Amino acid sequence: MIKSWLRRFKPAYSAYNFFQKSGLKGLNEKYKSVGLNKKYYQSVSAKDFEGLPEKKNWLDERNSKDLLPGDRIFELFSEEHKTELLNWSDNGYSILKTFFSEDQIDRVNDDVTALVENKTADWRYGRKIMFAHKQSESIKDLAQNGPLKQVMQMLIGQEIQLFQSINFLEGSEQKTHSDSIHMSTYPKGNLIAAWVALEDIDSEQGPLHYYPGSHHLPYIMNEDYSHGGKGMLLGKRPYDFYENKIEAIVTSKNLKKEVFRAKKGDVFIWHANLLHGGEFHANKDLSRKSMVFHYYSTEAICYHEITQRPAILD
Ligand SMILES: O=C(O)CCC(=O)C(=O)O
Repeated sequence: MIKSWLRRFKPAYSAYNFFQKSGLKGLNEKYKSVGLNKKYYQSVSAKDFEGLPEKKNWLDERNSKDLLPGDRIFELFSEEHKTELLNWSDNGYSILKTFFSEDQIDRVNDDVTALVENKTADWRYGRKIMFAHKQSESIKDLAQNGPLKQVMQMLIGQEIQLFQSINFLEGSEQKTHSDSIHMSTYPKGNLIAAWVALEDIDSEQGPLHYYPGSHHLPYIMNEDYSHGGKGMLLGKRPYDFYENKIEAIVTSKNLKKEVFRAKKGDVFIWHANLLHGGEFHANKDLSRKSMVFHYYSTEAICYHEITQRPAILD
């Protein structure tokens, strides 16, 4: 009881954050540069940035079809991948088939199996193995050292830094959401994510779903739904209310859902505001091995709208 109340009490987070100075380094300066009188440990939400200019990333400002041709990184891709990347601004995602080789993915799967077997996997929220890139060279390598990060940097038009990796052995079954409610930025749109198929994933295995073009919709932040928080206290179950809000938007706008039936090594990259989630994992005899990388741009102010906390970065 006290524990769940404390989890909602914003000053408790501030006290914790006070001792996280290195993970929040540079935040005071970032606040100052946009004219906010705020300290690195304090609670923060989209409301704090109301009225400040929202600078858009290059492929939000203008279309990838016009801007990408001629780009050094873009020109390295196959014609099939180029077509996907050209549609980034319109769709809010790109599907890069067989982006990673069989060998690269096998190394990741071996590492994840070892983490699970030797009980060092950082399981959280039921189904998620968090931050495996800190324990596995092969995962770190895919996320940070190769072409994936380069293509993500090209799409967002800025330097990025890995915030987290998540590994799944089964479907997330996560309801439709935009990552910007969890990993929020000022200016908006400074998060980018990649989903990697670690095996073939078909409709019975809880595949990823998404709504093409939904990144063009307004970002839904705490003030846009009844989150139930007041003053020093966060709401009791704000995320349930958020999910209901998104469901209502999907219905009222008659958005068309697509399901990603992936092959091992395929990569799905998505925009900070693309609506997506995980389908029901109907056949539990089959696994759904996948991996997600979330990156923040290094220049942006990064925080978590739902819990109104600054993001602690490595
Ligand atoms: O893998 C999935 O089913 C969903 C993952 C997701 O929504 C996310 O990581 O943001």
